[in-house]
Amino acid sequence: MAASGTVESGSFSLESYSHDVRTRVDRALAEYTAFGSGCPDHLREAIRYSLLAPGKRLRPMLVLMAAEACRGNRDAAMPAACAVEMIHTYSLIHDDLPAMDDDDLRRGRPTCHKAFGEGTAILAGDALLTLAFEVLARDIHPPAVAAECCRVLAQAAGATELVGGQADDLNEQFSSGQLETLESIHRRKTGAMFLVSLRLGALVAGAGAAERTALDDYGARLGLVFQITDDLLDVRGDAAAMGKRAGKDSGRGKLTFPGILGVEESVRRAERLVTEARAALEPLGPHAEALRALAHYVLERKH
Ligand code: GRG
Repeated sequence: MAASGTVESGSFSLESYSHDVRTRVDRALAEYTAFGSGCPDHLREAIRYSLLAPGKRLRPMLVLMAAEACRGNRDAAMPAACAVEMIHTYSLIHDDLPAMDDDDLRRGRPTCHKAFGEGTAILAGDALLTLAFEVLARDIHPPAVAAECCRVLAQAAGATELVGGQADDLNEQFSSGQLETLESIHRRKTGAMFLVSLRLGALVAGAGAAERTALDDYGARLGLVFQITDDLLDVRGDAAAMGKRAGKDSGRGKLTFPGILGVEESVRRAERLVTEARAALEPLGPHAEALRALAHYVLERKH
């Protein structure tokens, strides 16, 4: 990644690109959550504890990479990158609560409710969810694009997508459902946030129909690859590397890809999806180099 922000095919390093992006995203997230004196200290601390914890920042990266792939300006897309990370973090905080997945470790540290109490954790999630839309409405330009960003993100985070997928997951967790059920849950619970990240980047960049279709085709596959590798890591990963409890999904009889397909077939399926995802980026040419590299990383990731 050259300093100017242009992707140079052949010499591209995802490691330095992602380090650079993470630094910028973390700085922007810290600024967005400084808050005025109206925000109680305890709440501010809980929000920043979870949001600024060492996450992979995959979704912000997708926003920025999509904007670049559509020849847009990375800085103009930064508020959208922060907004998706806020929604993602809210969903993790709420997912970790005793009434949901009941976890005590996240991003390598005690979960928000363990550190701050359940009430504050719920409110920290609520505050992040609403802050995401404030940031989009105020900092994405022009206003018509900001409004469209709010609409697509609200839809992806709402009752038919993220929240709906989570609701089905809660109900399905002890039954032995089929592959279609599993894919449907993950398309909404995990995939929707991947897809909307790419769509936000495309929107800010003013992408055309062919570029948007290419990103959608890529994103749908990447979301599934991410989930399959998440399930595989759950089966064979170690908690220290992952920063969360390993073996919890398989151990609780939850639907997982290796549980239904077996480990080897899950790996083959993930590899096939990555090949398809990378092929879907063809129309975007060398500007999509970062997205191509990210697909490979998602397949090979260790946490
Ligand atoms: C509570 C509305 C609501 C939704 C929760 C995101 C989610 C839905 C549940 C999280 C449970 C889970 C482990 C899902 C598997 C995929 C996933 C979203 C993993 C966490 O994402 P990473 O690995 O996390 O990108 P980091 O910490 O790196 O950002």
